[in-house]
Amino acid sequence: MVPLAPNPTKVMLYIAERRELGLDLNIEQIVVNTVKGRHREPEHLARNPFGTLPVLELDDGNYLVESLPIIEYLEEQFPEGALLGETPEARARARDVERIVDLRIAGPMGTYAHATNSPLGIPANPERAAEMKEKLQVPLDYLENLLSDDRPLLLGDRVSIADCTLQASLQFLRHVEADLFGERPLLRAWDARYRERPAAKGVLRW
Ligand SMILES: N[C@@H](CCC(=O)N[C@@H](CS)C(=O)NCC(=O)O)C(=O)O
Repeated sequence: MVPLAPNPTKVMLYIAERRELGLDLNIEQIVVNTVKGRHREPEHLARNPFGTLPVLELDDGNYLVESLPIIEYLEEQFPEGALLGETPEARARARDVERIVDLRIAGPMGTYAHATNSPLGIPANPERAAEMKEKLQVPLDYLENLLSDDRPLLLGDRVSIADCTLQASLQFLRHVEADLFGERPLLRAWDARYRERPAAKGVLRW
């Protein structure tokens, strides 16, 4: 795990949300500081040859190295009170929105952050940043539209993995002092509301 990086943060938010719902997953968290390059050291590469975070060590000593399968594994291992929902439709919908957020929003937001004010020291690239901003408009409109029926969270009343994924990316943007929401009051209200949640308060630092 690492406190700022979006993919570890989304798993940490998920774990915190499950705790708020009464399930303490009791997972020991080990910080691997990507800003200091610790993820490229042999100790971490032994866990994950791709050098990315997060990583979950299973009881059999194997590792999961992708954030969404880590969350889905925890959902299946501890199904009572799982976030994904009760019916195949609810679960599919939650996965659908999460994928839209991760692939169409979190990806471009991360690239934008690194192209403007990278915490990893990547040189600024205004052209790339403008390209990412443009790419974000349709998916951000999609979320704004989703929230137009007054639902408090992205999938309705119940917190979802999509909420965790979006908020993890927004923390990264806040850290680099960027704001890409534009004129989208419902998304801004969702952001303020989500950050008031006890899980968010316990995990988010920016
Ligand atoms: N698809 C992977 C992506 C993981 C990823 O790229 N993590 C970032 C932190 S948010 C990372 O480790 N970056 C360091 C690097 O790629 O060198 C997941 O969802 O877990």
